[in-house]
Amino acid sequence: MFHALVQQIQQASTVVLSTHRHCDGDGLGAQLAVYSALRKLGKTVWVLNPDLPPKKYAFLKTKEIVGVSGGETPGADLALIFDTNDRRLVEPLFGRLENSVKQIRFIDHHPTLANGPQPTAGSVIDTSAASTGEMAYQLIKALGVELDADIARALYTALIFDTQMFRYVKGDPRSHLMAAELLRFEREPELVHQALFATYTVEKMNFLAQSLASAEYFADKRVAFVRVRSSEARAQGLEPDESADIIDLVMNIRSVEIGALLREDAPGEYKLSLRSKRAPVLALAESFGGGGHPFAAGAYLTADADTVRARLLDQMVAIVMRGSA
Ligand SMILES: [Mn+2]
Repeated sequence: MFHALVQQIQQASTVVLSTHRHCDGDGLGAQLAVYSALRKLGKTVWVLNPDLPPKKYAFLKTKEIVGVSGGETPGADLALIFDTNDRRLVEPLFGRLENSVKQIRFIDHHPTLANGPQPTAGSVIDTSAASTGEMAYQLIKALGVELDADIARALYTALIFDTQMFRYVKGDPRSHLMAAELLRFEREPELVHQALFATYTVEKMNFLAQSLASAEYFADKRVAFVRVRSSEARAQGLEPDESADIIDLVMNIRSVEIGALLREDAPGEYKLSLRSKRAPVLALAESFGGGGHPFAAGAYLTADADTVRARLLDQMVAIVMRGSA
């Protein structure tokens, strides 16, 4: 799978590594693992992201390693972009890389979009991977680089984050097998678990509680809808990505099959997050101009919230009704 890419990496002397905006533990872990691996091969490597990583990832030395795209991007032989194949989620950095880097490749486990930008030629997309970290692990093996404590911690973070502690492994043992090998080098896995999941403040817990109390349920509580405002989350000290926990909490309700979180970032500007247990919601996310995984997808949209809510509820109720018909 990585044969052509390994050759390109071997020939490159300078490499830029990036991931999607509002990065998560998977994209960040994958890029930091490959950063360490490429440095071991003697490459000059820049980690350059569209925005700053959330503070909770400081245990991965993000402050020392991750740069944020300003005006100029370094010239390089190759850019690898992890955990997305949608260039829109890497802008405006992506456009700058097109001007300064000879080749750009995506390494990702999301399906390519039915109606949207396609990945660059030569990109590696594997939708059977439970995390992009799993693909980074395979790439590092294919490059012949030995694992070490830094690589293992970054890969373990990616794996644990995207599988949510092995809840979502796509019915495949690969995540567990990979973890078993990583744990020969990662001697404090519980530190990683806590850094990823035990990060709440009292203020954040209270914000989540308020938001959950305002959730609406439809179609025999099979459909859930929650609306939050970024400004209110920020006032409680949350970073933008942290309100996404609400949708995962709602999906812990047994009766809920489809959930939507509509986060207002600015008047008329929204981030939509969709989750589903049975019927795919990727097409629904794409109909709002977004993308993602079959059962966890989202979109950034500019719209009137009440219109979006009505359209969403119609579609979500239709999806669960179709499933039970
Ligand atoms: Mn991922």
